[in-house]
Amino acid sequence: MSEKEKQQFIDDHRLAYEAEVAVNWCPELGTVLANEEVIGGLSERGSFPVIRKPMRQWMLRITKYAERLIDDLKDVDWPESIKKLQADWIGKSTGAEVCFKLAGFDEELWVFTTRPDTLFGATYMVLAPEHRLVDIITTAEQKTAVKNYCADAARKSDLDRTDLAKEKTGVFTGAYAINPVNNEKIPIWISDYVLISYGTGAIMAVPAHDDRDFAFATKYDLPVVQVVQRPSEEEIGYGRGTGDGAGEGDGSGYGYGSAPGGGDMWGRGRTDIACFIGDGIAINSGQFSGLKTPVFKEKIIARLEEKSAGRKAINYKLRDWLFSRQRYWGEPFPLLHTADGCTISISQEKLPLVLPELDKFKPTGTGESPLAAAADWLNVPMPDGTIAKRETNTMPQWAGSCWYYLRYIDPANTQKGWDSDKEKYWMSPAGVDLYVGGAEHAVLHLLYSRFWHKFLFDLGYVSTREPFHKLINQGMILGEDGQKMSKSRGNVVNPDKVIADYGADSMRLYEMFMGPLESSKPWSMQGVEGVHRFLQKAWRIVVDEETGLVDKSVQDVAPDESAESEIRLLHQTIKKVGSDVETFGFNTAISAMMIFVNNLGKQQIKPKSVVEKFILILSPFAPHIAEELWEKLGHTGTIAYENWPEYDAELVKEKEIELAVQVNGKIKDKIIVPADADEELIKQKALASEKVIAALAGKSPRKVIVIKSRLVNIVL
Ligand code: ANZ
Repeated sequence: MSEKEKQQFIDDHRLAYEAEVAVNWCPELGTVLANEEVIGGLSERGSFPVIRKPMRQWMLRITKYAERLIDDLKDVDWPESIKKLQADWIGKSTGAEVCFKLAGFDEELWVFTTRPDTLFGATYMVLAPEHRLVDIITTAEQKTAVKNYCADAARKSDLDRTDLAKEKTGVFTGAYAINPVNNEKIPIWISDYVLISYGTGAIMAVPAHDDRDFAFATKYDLPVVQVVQRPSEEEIGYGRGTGDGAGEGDGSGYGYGSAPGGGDMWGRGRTDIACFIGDGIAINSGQFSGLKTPVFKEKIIARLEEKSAGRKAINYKLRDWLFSRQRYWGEPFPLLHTADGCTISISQEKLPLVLPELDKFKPTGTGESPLAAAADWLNVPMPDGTIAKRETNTMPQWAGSCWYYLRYIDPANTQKGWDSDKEKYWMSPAGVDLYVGGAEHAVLHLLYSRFWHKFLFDLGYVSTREPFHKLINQGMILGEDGQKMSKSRGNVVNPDKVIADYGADSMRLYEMFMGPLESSKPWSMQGVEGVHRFLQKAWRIVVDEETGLVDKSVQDVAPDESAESEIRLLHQTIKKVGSDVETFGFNTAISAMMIFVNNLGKQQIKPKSVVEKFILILSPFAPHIAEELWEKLGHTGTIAYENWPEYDAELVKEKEIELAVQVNGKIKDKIIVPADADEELIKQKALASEKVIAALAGKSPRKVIVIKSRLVNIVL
């Protein structure tokens, strides 16, 4: 893409724009927040209340990428749960826009619906309070009620408005719409459960098949007409409804006053009835009666299209991304607001724009950024003698994390963000090979960075469609009390203290040993002691504590016959640790090394070659101690550059056997042990099995019975 084409692409897309929008304002943080940063009405950071307030802000048009952000999820190797969270957040809805004529007005009322097959059951319409037609259609008698209602709604957040559990409220406008399928006149209401920001900001209400509409119709005594019947087994087979369980009327009537009976979702009395929201067989729908939901949808959309009364439509829950904050800390926007009201970007040579030094950098709380007070920085003299003002909002913290991985590829480049050859080298074939991060980023960082990356891909700055190929979510490390660590709970573990007491290797090894990487698990100081003892044992195998020299038992001899089981265990351990590292099974790799060390410790003579191979596999787990031991053993270079040892596949395979491990007589796992393993080793291996540990649930076994070459039974 040429520079000109790039500029054209940027101009066409207009991905950044300023808008006066109802924002999430957090008084405590003194800044606005993106939708993704508001969880249950509270700020994601700090859990402070967030209110709605209109403000001029910078927005990024992430919605332009909604389709690709959903579609390309199929190409990444991410946990399914994260993909689902993200797909749900983007929230693709396929349905139709349907046009209703208004009685007595030359106006059209368009609605978005995912269920055009329920058109015959639409018994009233609802406009969002902010809908442009509200002022036009409201009758004189209804004016005051409508005005008051709209003023109230303006004060509520979208979350409050759409909360299913909240009591629905609304007012009648006095006006009517004409249902295009049966020319019925139906009343138009206003309610805040309809959002102006979604679809067309108006709905056709089908109380028999939508929970919110049902609650509303119940409250205001509006008609309920069942038009979809839950299919019985046979009906699924034959595709035609029998019509029983239908509401009163023939599809054009209103079934006023009584809930349709029949299906098992029905008939619990008007106040607490749940309506049938699933797919089924059409009833009371004129010539369409008897059709299955998906078929009906297609047919009715085609019919509406013929009559120019509707069309297929797709909507996304995803909203544009509010991209400005009123904080000092954040990348400043490289923009100037000129005296004549234009917004221009500062020239290339003036980049990067840096923040001015300020004494007062705390949020002002007024909605204005602290940068607005930095007069020297703020006012920029222009060549024509006028003064332009810098944009004073800053970018949110997500801006940096949207592209840092690209900068890491070429961090010292002063000419551009990154060199494209380096980008190709590091990012091929499908993006960052492995990304380890918390699940809390599902609809924040992991969504935002995908959006930026796709834009950069479109402009040819990156060579892959996706930024992160494989994603693993590490579990959370909890406090010793099993609760999330927090200062207020006083259960925070300070790693500096652990490192001071036990060393960095113990800290590191313990974190890997705690359990599967993906699961959350509580901290245990006893566990730290345990791995610390293991490292001490490993140390003492090599080093004579008294002299500080290599222990006499470590000898430069070829492993002889008598040490065969030892050699086998070494090869098994190399194999196990190697394959566990590949699958992120660090905890089981460490268990294998513990078994190995226990065994080696008992040997009178420890061949140096065996000891060295062990130190090599230990080194990525406990690098400091491994370097020391490597040096003690006479090496001058760092162990970090040594190759991973190879294992002898034959030796590993031939001499291994599989044993079933039972807990209280029930098989819990199978373990592989050397064919001639002694009872002690078998017991150790059995007790080190993750599944067995889980089955024991912290209890210590009463007895461990080993039946040679068959099974191990652990008795509680
Ligand atoms: C009629 C209908 C009948 C609906 C039925 C549902 C069930 P999703 O899946 O979330 O996209 N809707 C449309 N625009 C709305 C708005 N601005 N505010 C609140 N609700 C809105 O939901 C789409 C459905 O949500 C639409 O389909 C519409 O109700 C409602 F048996 O139309 B439906």
